[in-house]
Amino acid sequence: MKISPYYYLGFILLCLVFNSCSEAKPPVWEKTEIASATPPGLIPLPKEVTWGSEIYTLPEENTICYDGVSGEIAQWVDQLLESSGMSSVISQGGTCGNIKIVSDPSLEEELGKEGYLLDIDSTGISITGASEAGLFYGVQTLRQFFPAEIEQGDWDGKVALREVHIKDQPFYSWRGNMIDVARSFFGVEYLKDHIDRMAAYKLNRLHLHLTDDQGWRIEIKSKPKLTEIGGNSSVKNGRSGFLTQEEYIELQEYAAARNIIIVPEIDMPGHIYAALRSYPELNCDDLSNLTPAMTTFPEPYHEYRVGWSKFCLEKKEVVYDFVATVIGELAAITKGPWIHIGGDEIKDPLYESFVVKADSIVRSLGKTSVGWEEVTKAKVDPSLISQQWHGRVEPQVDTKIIKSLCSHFYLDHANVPGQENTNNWCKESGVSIKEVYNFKTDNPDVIGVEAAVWSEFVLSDHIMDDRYWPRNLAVAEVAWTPASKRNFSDFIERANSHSSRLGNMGIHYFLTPEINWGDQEIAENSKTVFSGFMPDQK
Ligand code: TNX
Repeated sequence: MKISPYYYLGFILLCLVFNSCSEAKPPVWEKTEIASATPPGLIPLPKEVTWGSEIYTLPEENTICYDGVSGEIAQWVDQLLESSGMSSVISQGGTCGNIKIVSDPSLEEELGKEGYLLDIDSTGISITGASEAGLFYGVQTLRQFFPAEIEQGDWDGKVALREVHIKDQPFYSWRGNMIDVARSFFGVEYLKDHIDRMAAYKLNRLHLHLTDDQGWRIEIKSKPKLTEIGGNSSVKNGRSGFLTQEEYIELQEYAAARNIIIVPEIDMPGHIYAALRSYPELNCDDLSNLTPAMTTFPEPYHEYRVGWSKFCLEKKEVVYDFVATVIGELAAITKGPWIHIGGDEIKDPLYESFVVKADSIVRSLGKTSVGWEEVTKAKVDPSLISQQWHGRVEPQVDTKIIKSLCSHFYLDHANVPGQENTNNWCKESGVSIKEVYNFKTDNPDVIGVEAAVWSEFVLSDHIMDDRYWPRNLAVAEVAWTPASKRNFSDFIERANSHSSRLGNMGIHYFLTPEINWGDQEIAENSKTVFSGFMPDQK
């Protein structure tokens, strides 16, 4: 509907005369406009939010201006507007339009690299950040002001935004998810969808558990049998396959554009049967490293038992040569600074010396190791990051810590007691969204949290969605918002308003009883406003 400009002029004059603008709304709102101008429930909760009472309605044609390093960010905003049925012109510097993207490096001192300011008022929108990461998160917050239908490009109404001032910054630098692609394979397409969803909620580390007894999922060109043989198997009824190096590189670029770093894991010296089948010389000659033998060597392994396979650690030269080759190739194609060396669930008199060696190989390649907490039984370098999953190991060395405690973050456990096809060894009743949300720690060495989904029973994309969502909303808030500012019932209120967004993003979430899902339908395709989007490099 078109309204004459004189109408608005009159309205503004009336406001001025009666000084009553703060409560005023234009008298002829379209239903959809009003709906979208209520303050959105933001997840994760920003550090400081000050709501105003004005409404800013985006015009059909917009001008986005940017300065400094923010050219790519202007393109994300452009994409957001385009998916909402609006157009925009991007201009560098010069006269500014209704949308301003400002990079201000001096803000880093106050808000860090990932912090940002988002302002919406009657003149338009401005996002300020010290770096691209912060500006990117400003865009993700802005996205939550838009109707959920834009995710599918199904919006032809206006977009009206509530006046706000937001100053935001994450509590933890490590805001992670782990996907076990080894037991059952998840390929580039699903991983990209997952990356899109993580980015929407400001999660920034995707740890890929690439190898285990049931399968090997990353191409190593100088050890081709790892994928020829090891890539061909999976857990019972799971998917096999592997990422080529090209796919792995592409995935990292896709993730990096969304401020997400991929953390690749080669699980060693245990959980290694897929490699042992591919290169039998890594076994002891009597196969005593496979105890108790869970399958007839070299048949593949499809079952669920853990802790029965390991390298023949006495064969130092063969094993270390293999490790150096694999980690060397992996490090060369890994963009991020971390390589995860696994290290869980295995006993061997040579375990500690193996871990020290594996860590030193990683460091010699200019990377930093992450390991499951057992690795801190060894005197590893203090630069290693320990990923705690039960918190019972007494470390030999003080290191930084990622909390992945199974009682709060193992999302392969049930959403509600008795959910089918879930693990329950850590908590019989499962891990509810409330248990995820209520995690807190005072340990100053903790750099963040990471939720994990092991895929023994996660055999399809829809099941992976069901395990991650909506609990990943709680993970995101635990990772971003300090415990002192978190409140479960307030979170659930906000999560209610995200149900339609999750549905529009095509996420096959679990119908958590705590959340009011309404009659929300799940979109058939998993595309979102930013699916597949890559800004041109500026
Ligand atoms: C333990 S926790 C494992 C995985 C299993 C998972 C099942 C950890 C470091 N290892 O190998 O898949 O339990 O919940």
